[in-house]
Amino acid sequence: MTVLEVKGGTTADKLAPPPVNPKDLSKGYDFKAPGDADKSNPQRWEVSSYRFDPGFVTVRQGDTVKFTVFVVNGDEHHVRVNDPDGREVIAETKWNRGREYQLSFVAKKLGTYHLTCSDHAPTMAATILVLPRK
Ligand SMILES: [Cu+2]
Repeated sequence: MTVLEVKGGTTADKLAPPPVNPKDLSKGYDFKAPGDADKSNPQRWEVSSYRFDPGFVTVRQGDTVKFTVFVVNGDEHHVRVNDPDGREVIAETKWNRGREYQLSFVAKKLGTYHLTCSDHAPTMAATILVLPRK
């Protein structure tokens, strides 16, 4: 699994910046206005968002879920895993860019576990669907 930042940008002469600051729409969105995105090009503006890749994983009940996660983008992320009842199975921990982290828990309950970053939710989230063993 990887922590990625998807990024897009253009210049104000090609497309006007968004009328609403994307940061006001979601914590998962970022926006650099003309003048802030690139000091050498005052027309340039950029948007970005963080995500886990993949964002959806299916396992069987009772499986030990192990993730190795490499943080490609973002200096800091505060991540945790919650079970289908919202209880924390992995307590919040800080992840930094350029480091690899291991996560492991047993999927005891049926339903969806959520791996989320409190800094960049709801876009930086992964769903772990737990199906019956058979
Ligand atoms: Cu994050």
